[in-house]
Amino acid sequence: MKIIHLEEINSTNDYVKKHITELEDLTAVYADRQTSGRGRLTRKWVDSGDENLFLTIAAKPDDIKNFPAPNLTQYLSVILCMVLEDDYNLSPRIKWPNDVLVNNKKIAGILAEGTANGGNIIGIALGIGVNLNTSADKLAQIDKPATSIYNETKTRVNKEEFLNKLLSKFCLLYHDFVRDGFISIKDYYVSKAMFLGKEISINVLGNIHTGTAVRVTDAGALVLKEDNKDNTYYIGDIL
Ligand code: BT5
Repeated sequence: MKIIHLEEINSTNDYVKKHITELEDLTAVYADRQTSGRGRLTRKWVDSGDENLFLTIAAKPDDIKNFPAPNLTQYLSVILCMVLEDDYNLSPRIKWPNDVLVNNKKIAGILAEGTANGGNIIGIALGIGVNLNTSADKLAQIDKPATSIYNETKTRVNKEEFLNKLLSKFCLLYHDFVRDGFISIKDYYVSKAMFLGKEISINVLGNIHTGTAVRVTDAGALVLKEDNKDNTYYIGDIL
């Protein structure tokens, strides 16, 4: 995997989108400082210091029509959980579709954005911010419960070492994911899901739906039992 290291950028996702035509498939771009990090919709991603990871992977699959793009963020959430569990001895959980939590606090955020040229998708910017070394006082400034690896383990994390572990694991399982889609990660994803069997509310494009989360489908969608009827959701946020 080719790696580009930037000192400062507005957003690594924006950098990848801007340079998508010249970037090779699976180029990883990370920055020490991100001045306008974005979340979904109009939300922001807080930069709480250069010892944290702001990374975007450029995905330019040959066969974009058959590429499991809708599940790419779930794939990355699984890869991150594997690294947190295997290499940092944490117990991460996934909140559908792709939030990764440790002790019920958000440790990372993932954002995928397609870039099109004349209506044809030419690549995907797959971004992730991971709180590696954020201190407790900086975490407290984030508007929702948040944590970092350091906050959980009291051990400093070497950013480049973490990046290498994440990218190696990403590459290791990527071929199977591209071939088989969500099904290739489903068992692991379900084993980490913290919402199944619970009464939850989800926000789907501004509409709130409440019910019991009964299962995740082979396509990574969430099935909610609402008034005894199973409804399947492909997008949304658990509140
Ligand atoms: C996300 O959005 O969680 C996706 C964040 C993606 C960030 C990466 S960093 C590299 C790349 N370049 C970018 O510009 N973006 C990507 P969302 O689900 O909308 O959650 C955003 C919410 O998470 C915010 O409204 C806060 O409540 C919370 N938040 C913001 N910064 C945080 C942080 N550092 N740690 C934990 N929670 C945070």
